[in-house]
Order: sequence, then C-alpha cells, then structure tokens
Amino acid sequence: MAGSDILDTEKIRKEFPILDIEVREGIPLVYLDSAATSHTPNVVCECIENYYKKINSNIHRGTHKLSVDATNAYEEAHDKMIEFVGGSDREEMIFTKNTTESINLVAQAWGLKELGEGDVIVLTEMEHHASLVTWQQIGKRTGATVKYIRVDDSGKLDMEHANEIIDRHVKMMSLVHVSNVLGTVNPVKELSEMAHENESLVLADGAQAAPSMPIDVKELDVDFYAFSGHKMAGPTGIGCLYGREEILEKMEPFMYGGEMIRKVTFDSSSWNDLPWKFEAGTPPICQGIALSKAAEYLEGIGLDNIWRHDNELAEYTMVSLSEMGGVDIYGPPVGEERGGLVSFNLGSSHAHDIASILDDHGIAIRAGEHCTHPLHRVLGVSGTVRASYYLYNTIEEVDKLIAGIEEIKRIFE
Ligand code: C6P
Repeated sequence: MAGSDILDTEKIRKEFPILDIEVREGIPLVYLDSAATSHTPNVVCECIENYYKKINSNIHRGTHKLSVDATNAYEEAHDKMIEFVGGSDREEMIFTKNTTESINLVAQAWGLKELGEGDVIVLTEMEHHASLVTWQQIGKRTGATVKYIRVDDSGKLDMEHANEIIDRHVKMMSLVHVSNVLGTVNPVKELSEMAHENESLVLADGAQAAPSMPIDVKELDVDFYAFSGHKMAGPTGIGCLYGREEILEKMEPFMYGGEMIRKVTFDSSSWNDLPWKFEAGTPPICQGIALSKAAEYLEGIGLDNIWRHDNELAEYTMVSLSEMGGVDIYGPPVGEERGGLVSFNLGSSHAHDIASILDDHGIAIRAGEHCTHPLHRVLGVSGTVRASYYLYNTIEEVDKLIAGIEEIKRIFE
C-alpha cells in the first residue's frame, strides 16, 4: 500500500496484525480513528505477553525475584517516559489511568487546595471535556472563575483575547496542545510565557500531541503535561502526568492507600517519595512497562517523521474534500501546521449517518461531538465527521474514504 513519501507504511503495517482483519466477509478494515485509540504493534503485544508469562508480580513489596524484576521494569518505564517528554527525573513522571485522570489529579490535588474566590482558571474554547468539565467543577467547588480563550474563524486561538484575560488573577491555565477536532496546534510556549509572567501555573493536555510529535516539556515551559498510552501505540489503562518536582512536592496526594505512604499510625500518615506519592494502590504495572516499549517503538520510527506523515495525509484529505465541493472542513486551512486529523460535514447530512455508511465499507471514522460539546456550539454544528491518521495509514486508505464520501454525496443528492 502506498504511504506518504515519509514512512515505509508497507513495512510498518506488518507490525500491526489488526490492520489485516476483515470487518465483515470480504471487507477489509480501513482504520481512520487513531485519535480515539491507536493500534498496538507486535513489539508491544509481545511485551504484554512476556510480562504475564515471565515476570507478573506485585511491585515495591516483595523481596522475591519476580517482584524485583517487575519493580525494576516498572521503575525503568518511568525513566523511559520522562525521557520521552524531554524531562530528566523519574520523580516528575506519574503513571495514571489516562489523560483524564492526569488532569483530575492536578485539579484535585493542586486545585482544591490552592484555588478560591477571586482566582481565575483559563481554558480555551477548544478544550476536551477531560479538561473543561474537570476545571469547571473545580471552579464551582472552590469559587474560582473559569474563562475561555476564544477560537477564531480559522480554528486558532484569538491571542488578543488571551492577552486580555491572562492577568494576575489567573492561577491555572489548562490548554489543549493539539485539538482533537480542529487539529490546531496551539502556541503552548507563547501562552505559557504569558501565564508565567502572571505567576499562573500551566497544564498542557497532550493527548493528541504526544503520540505524533516530539515533546519537550522544558522547551514548552509547562508545569504539567498529560497524555494517554492508548493513543500512542500503547495499551489502555495507562496514562502519564509530567509535573514539575517542586510543585508536586507541595501538592496533597490525589488518592490514599497502599504504595503512596511512608509511615502510618492510627492517627496520622506521611507520604512516599515522588512519583509514588501519587500512585496509590497496585499500579498498572504491565501497562506501564508496555507503554515504555511503545514509546521506544515510536522513537525508532521518529516522532518527527510520524508528524510529517500524519500531516501529509490530513492535507491530502483536505484538498480532496475541497475539490469535491459541498464539504465544510473545520480547523486551520491547508498549508498551516495541523495535527493528523480532519473534521468535516457534508451539507446538512447527519454525521452519524455518514459514519454508518462508511462503516458498511469497512471504513472506521468517528462522528459526533468528540467530547467537545461547547466547541461544537462555537462552530454552530451539532456534530462533525472526523478522520484521524497515524503512522500505519496510507494514501490509498484516504482515497477509499474520499470515494466513500463521494458515494454518500450522490446518495444524499
Ligand atoms: N479524545 C477522541 O477525540 P482519555 O480518554 O483520558 O484517554 O483522553 C481524553 C482526551 C483528552 N484530551 C484530548 C485532546 C483528547 O482528544 C482526549 C480523548 C478521544 O476521540 C476520545 S473522546
């Protein structure tokens, strides 16, 4: 299958056996939904199998061989993941369940203690519910006000508006790095500088960025960075939170129980060192180890290459849809930097109808509001159809999508 000029997709696809399945007899899978969940290469599947066959055991507890092996592998997985986002200290990498839990950890462990009446939390209109609902509810509980940086007609943040609302009252700015609907790449570094000048902390939601672009948390100048394993060729049930050590040290634990304590009496408890203070109970041991394998795999291909490949497929999709006519495409126009996804609508056709007809052809895309209800109100639509790409997708697959859309257009006309 023809890929882009950047990646050897033929070779890459051999690593992902699921791509060879037929969704129904004679209908091969065309998977264009990696922004929801990506697929898992053999090397990660083998790592999971190997874990359960050879070292499965609880960590930080046993003195026996298996427990020591599992503990070492789990701790080394933290080292790999902090390196993956450009950090250096294991203390700054917390394993969670997913991006949602990473954001909730900061919101509850930091926000409930530090926020109050008169404080402001700045979000953007393109936030995923993982960030929007979480901070909205923290605002209600603490009395802090939530303000949203507007999205302009080209799907980018209105930086003048950001300038207006980022002032001394802001204590937290939580913004999505790459939008899961618009594909917009937000100027995280520039906004971080504005927030830090006002002594606000900054959290970036990297759910759609970490899987496909090189991340350097120091360069981005963020205090927290959240992302999920299942969108970056890793398993479900594992997510990451990078946090600056001095802030994490001051934060209260997120959850209480085993693992996260140092000493416990009937009256009081003290907390374990970072990052374990934030990993209560038996953690996702196998998932964490497998995620570090996924990170190694992606680095082997090159995050820069993956970014350019996904981008090329997105641009090709946008150009093809534009040439077809009658299609509304959302987010930055062709030629501008964007993530490897394209959201669109076909006249007044319902997004779910389009998704279900495409599914008849084996084409898996996502339709609906993509956990961004308020953004869809800003766009003035009830839903969108979204195709999203990853390292294993090909131009031929995009052509199949375009042919499917053309057929749907003919049916509806
Ligand atoms: N988006 C999609 O767009 P979890 O479910 O915790 O792994 O990820 C949540 C999340 C947070 N931020 C952004 C920008 C996201 O895109 C997502 C997940 C998926 O299809 C599911 S709604």
